[in-house]
Amino acid sequence: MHRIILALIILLALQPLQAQTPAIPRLLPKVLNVYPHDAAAFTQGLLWDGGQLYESTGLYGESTLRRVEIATGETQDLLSLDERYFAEGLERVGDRLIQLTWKAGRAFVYDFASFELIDTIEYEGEGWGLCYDGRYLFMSDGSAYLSVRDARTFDLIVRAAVTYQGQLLPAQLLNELECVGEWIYANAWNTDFIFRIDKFTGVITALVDAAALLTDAERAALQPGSVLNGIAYNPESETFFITGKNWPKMFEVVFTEP
Ligand SMILES: [Ca+2]
Repeated sequence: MHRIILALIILLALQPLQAQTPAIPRLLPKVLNVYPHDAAAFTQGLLWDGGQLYESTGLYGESTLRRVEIATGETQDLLSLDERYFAEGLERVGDRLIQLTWKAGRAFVYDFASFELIDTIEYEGEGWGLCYDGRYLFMSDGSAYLSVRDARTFDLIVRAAVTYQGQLLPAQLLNELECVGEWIYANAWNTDFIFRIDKFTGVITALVDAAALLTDAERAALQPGSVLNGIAYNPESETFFITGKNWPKMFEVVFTEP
């Protein structure tokens, strides 16, 4: 009798916990358009603005900032970084572009129109992805945490954990970011997944499985390390642009339930 009551108490206690951890929906990208992408671009940051894509590409000696025509994939404006820097995430704040670097602890601030360097920012730790929700900057750094930063001063406000079904993520997953309303979309490094994260709680609320974007033949032709990375949102069409490091294609998609 005791044991039955005990089991009932445990069941009742677990019920609210189970209710709090529903199955995480798996979404698929529905491809609307396919555009060319520079297969020499080791994509580390991507954003859409005013009908054009802005791209930050990495690697030492090859890092760039680019303005790219979507339809042709052609680079219209290009700035090469000093070979000491490995460029990472990219975001626009007002009339400025902010470009992170991987391990140099330094971000570059450019005039949005001219790409003229107007400031540098020092920060602690690594720089991976960056997005701006109109109020705050969100930054990934190779950990399971996102840093929330003041968009004007870049000062760290809070560093918050990202969780998947109550568990902290492994390190080195959260990569390129995109702020869309209440969500932050994050490429999961070295995987074909994109996390949809609740920006207020750090909880992953959906998993986008982008494995089918490239054919097996296209995938086989890529160099090692050429993984999904690069996600940009166009609020006018409510579509996403998605690519990868050295991918030959840029996909315009919406995320749908299978
Ligand atoms: Ca982005």
